[in-house]
Amino acid sequence: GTAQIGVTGLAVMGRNLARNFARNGFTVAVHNRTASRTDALVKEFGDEGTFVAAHTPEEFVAALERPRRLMIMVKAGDPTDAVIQEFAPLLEDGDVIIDGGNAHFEDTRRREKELRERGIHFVGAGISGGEEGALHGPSIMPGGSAESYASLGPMLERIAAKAEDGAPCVTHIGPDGAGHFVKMVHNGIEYADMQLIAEAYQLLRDVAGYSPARIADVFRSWNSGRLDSYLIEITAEVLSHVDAATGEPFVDVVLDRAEQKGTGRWTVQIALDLGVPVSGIAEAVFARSVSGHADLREASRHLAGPTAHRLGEDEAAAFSDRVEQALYASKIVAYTQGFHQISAGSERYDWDIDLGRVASIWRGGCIIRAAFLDRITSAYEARPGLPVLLSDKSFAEEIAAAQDDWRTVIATAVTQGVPTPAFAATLAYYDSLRAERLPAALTQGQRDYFGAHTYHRTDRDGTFHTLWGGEKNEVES
Ligand code: NBP
Repeated sequence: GTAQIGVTGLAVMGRNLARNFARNGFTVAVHNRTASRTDALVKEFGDEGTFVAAHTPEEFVAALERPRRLMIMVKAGDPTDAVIQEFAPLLEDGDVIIDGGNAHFEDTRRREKELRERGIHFVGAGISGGEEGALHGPSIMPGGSAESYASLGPMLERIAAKAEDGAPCVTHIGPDGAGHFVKMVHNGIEYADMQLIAEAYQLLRDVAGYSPARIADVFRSWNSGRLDSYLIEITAEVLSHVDAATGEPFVDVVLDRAEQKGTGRWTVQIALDLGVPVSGIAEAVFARSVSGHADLREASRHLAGPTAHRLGEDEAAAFSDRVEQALYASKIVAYTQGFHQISAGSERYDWDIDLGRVASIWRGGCIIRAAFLDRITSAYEARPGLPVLLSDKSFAEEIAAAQDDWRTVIATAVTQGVPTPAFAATLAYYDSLRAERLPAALTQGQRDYFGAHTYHRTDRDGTFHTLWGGEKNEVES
């Protein structure tokens, strides 16, 4: 075979990745269960590079140079297993299967182990950037063996997005499921970023009394500062869009029920398993869930709320500046939580993930790409063992400067009855970490009272229990 890479699964993502490889000078074997898609790709885009159309798994495998590199871009879940079962028997020692779908990292760990035992490298690669990213340069998060990255990495570096300094947005994340784990947390952070932006929008709408077009201008101005990011940029685009059919702001004619595909939910489920508090991300997932409960919302419309107080023009402008501070502070906390989860996953599964590198490959191609990520890289470079991102000196200083506005904005939201679950949860997390003492001591006392669950003391070592039913004497257990 002559093809340096093969792509099987030619729906939007697979087709665009295959074209991206071909446009970068690689010979690409293409295959799809339904052969008409394969022929359509070659017919439509054949002049973009060198494609080898394969109509059977055997033809596909024969088209690849050795060691073979075969990328699977089919629907995540059972279809991925079916395709692996179909191709693995045709492969030989040292060949590499890459799964670029949105697999759950536990599935990736299982598949990697099974294939490793058969002498085949399995690379679970998180790919972010949607169909545009797949074509013009995604952010790629490959897991798997270091050996497989040595053969595959240079090709991925060619097709990946390039950050502003020219660095490709791909790095070897770590063994087995590390890549898909990091992609999962990326999506969790994406949910939080989007929810925080949505809450900022709602406050500008309800408290400042701004129109969607005016709020679009506010986001545009924020986009030229420290919040500069893809999500802020597209927020301005969406808010300034006017519905052609009605002449109303687009955002006012869209049904307010947010949908999800599941990676945000996975982030929170896994965070619970790992014992990592990702409250900002969790609130973002729950906010989508609340929005989807049309029945509950319908039944609750009559419930009492506070009297709304619209701000005057000058007050509104000042408030808008405060919302920017709140958004930035909450964003730092959401990223702090996401990076804590990556660090906890890395420890649990022995992945040795470089957190600064992760931030640096998110600078281009992916949905959460932002100028801000450079700062996270610098924070981890300055102190690789940084226990919590917001304790980095420069982030801590920015939060210190933002915190009065942050608190005022959330207090205003509460008094005006505007729901801001992600703003509030991230501030509560910040205050919890800062606290000299937490009421967890009382919780421990209650647990010891009703369940003899024991407690530790601040003044000496050991495990203690108080005999609550009698003289309340303390015993060491
Ligand atoms: P889809 O997720 O819609 O999957 C469609 C592809 O899967 C088609 O090529 C289809 O073949 C193939 N397929 C299915 Br379904 N069952 C199969 C089976 N049993 N055997 C062989 N092939 C099978 O495609 P997509 O939206 O391009 O996404 C591909 C992957 O990339 C997914 O895992 C997705 O989660 C991930 N992803 C998507 C995005 C995005 O923005 N869409 C972004 C990042 C990652 P057929 O043509 O014969 O039906």
